[in-house]
Amino acid sequence: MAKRATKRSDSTKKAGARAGGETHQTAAADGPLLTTNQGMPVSDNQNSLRAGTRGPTLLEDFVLREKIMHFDHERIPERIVHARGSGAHGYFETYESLADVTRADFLQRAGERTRVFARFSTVAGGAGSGDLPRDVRGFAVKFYTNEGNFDLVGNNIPVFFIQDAIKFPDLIHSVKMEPDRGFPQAASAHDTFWDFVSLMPESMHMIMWAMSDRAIPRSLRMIEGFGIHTFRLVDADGKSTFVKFHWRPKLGMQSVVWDEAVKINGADPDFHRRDLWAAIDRGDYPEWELGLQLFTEEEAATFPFDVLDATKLIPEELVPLRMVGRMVLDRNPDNFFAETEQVAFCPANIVPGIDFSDDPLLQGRLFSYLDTQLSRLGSPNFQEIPINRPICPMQNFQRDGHMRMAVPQGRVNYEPNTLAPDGPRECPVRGFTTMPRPEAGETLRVRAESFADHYSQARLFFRSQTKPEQDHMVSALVFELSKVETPAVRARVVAHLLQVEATLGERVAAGLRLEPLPAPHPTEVPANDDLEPSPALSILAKAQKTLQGRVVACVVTDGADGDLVAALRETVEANGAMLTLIAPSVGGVRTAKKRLLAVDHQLAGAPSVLFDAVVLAPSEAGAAALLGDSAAVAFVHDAFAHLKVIGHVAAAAALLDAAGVEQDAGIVAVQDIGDVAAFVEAAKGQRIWEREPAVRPVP
Ligand code: HDE
Repeated sequence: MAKRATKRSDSTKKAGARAGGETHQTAAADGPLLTTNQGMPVSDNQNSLRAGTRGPTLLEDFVLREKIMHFDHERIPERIVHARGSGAHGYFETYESLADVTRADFLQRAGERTRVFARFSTVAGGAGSGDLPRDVRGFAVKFYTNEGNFDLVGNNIPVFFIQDAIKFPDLIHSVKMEPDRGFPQAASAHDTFWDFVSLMPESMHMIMWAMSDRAIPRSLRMIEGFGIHTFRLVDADGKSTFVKFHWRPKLGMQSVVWDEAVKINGADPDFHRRDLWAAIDRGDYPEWELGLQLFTEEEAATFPFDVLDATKLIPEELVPLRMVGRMVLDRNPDNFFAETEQVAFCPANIVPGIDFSDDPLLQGRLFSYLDTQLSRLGSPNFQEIPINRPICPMQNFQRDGHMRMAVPQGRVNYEPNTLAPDGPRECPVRGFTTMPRPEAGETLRVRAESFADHYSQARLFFRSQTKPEQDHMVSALVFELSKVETPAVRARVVAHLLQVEATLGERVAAGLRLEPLPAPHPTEVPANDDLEPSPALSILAKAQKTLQGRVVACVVTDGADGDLVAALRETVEANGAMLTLIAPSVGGVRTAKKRLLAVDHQLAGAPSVLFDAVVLAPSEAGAAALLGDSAAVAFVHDAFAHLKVIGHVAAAAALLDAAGVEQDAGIVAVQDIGDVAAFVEAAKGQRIWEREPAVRPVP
């Protein structure tokens, strides 16, 4: 018997060596052992247990069964909205004490740092969808304060589609894939979304934002964030001040153009996720300032809109921002699933000194997020997962349940008690108290009259945009409605647009060839015509002239001028940007001086949509070869069509011609090192907007 067993184990070893080959990596004498989940050392991670070398696998193989069972259950339900997201750790640092408006402990002392975890997301697509659909971006921040976790669960747009939480399931059903066919994925350009929207005039303001360039950001590091709802800050004396939260990116805001977004989704569906990860990885930490709009209840009563209506914003000209601190994201997650996927945000997570308002959208959210964690994370103990755990003591008499991690001590699991005199107790002084507010009135299902103006702020937004931005909104609406197959839906949306702004409705109708023009949608509250534009609502009006955090691509071939490339790198990096080299082959090129120059990408896999500005620096022979490569011609053509600054050596002239490039302020000759500065200066302007009418017609 013993003899037979020995023989079999020998033959298994031999067969394994043959089948597993180099995959058999065994532990060093004192090296870490691979184990089962029970901690038992594993002898062979390549072969399951079978009867004979070619026989059936045995049910007895508990190592195999444990491994496969765990794998089978690796996925948890994705978020019903905001499924696609990217997260990072960091800190929030106060500029000053906010004791004048709030007792929140983490806002009392200037210079105090509080740990945070932020997650950015798209809304409509599944977890595996591309990063650049036209969509709202989630901007959620968990502050791990000494008095519990405070979650600021916002978006990159300061208003929302609906006024009442009861419409949220309808809104989301309409925008997600249509239920019979399972498409389109991550796109609002389809019938059900626009059908719903056309019947919800309250969504018109948000529609303006969603059709603007805010919905196609260049980078998650370049988006603003907003808490949207009116919240309250409460000071030590119980005095309440209304507040709106704003995040402002240090790199400034920047967006891509729509054709670029479409192509980025194909070329690199992880464009935003990769960009955020890479920036943090190289120590170029993204940063935002936190600004507060603070106002009293009396002031709110004088505004021409209701501050409890989430489809309205407060123009900064009316209530300026007080900048109170900054958030720096300085560490990538160690594990995407454990942190970014399992993080559970909840607008109800507030701390003493912060309180809610009666915004009916916010009130609904206070229920939804806690509830959704039960189905997503599967247990009422999800707050014990490391990424969700408060850093301050968490102690109460809640007990047991699925996947309980904590091991409570002692016999007392109730309160009041006398048996554990040192146990946790409530505290009316240090504990959270809800701001006492008088509430009276009949119980009704109604919408307040003060919520009835659906068009004024939509008009304000449109009028506050620069010419290129207005053009993009028109094009976006024409694009989306052209994908809508039901003509009546198109016409109904245009009827609303005519209420927002006659020229907007007329231009979109022209783009759709919608004849005759529908009558403006009837409304009891027409848009206010006496509106001062708010430049703060435009991206371009407050664009920064900078290359900071951006990427310049340089196309090189064998025989390229290595000194020019080196000078370009130096100047680009001195401006806080990165230089990426692209060549016909990823193995690099030999420069004119026959030096091997390492490159980052193969040309066919690195279209210009992935970069902010480009330089064409091939040799004469290299340029001639590129003329026969459609990827090279498309690279240049797209850079031009996407309004990018293009630097080029003389040898690239024929390539520019083949790509249809016309001379303008963004086409910069970079003949020698002395020209590099002029190229970088032009690239700091990010895009050549004057070029757009020549490359993209708009109605
Ligand atoms: Fe959310 N939302 N939401 N939402 N939301 C969720 O919670 C919900 C709304 C926002 O990175 C869900 O954990 C309702 C506004 C972000 O994990 C869910 C209503 C704003 C995230 C939910 C809204 C947001 C979510 C899905 C209407 C901007 C992602 C998974 C009353 C202020 C957070 C989850 C993350 C996620 C419900 C409207 C922002 C289902 C009912 C307005 C950034 O609970």
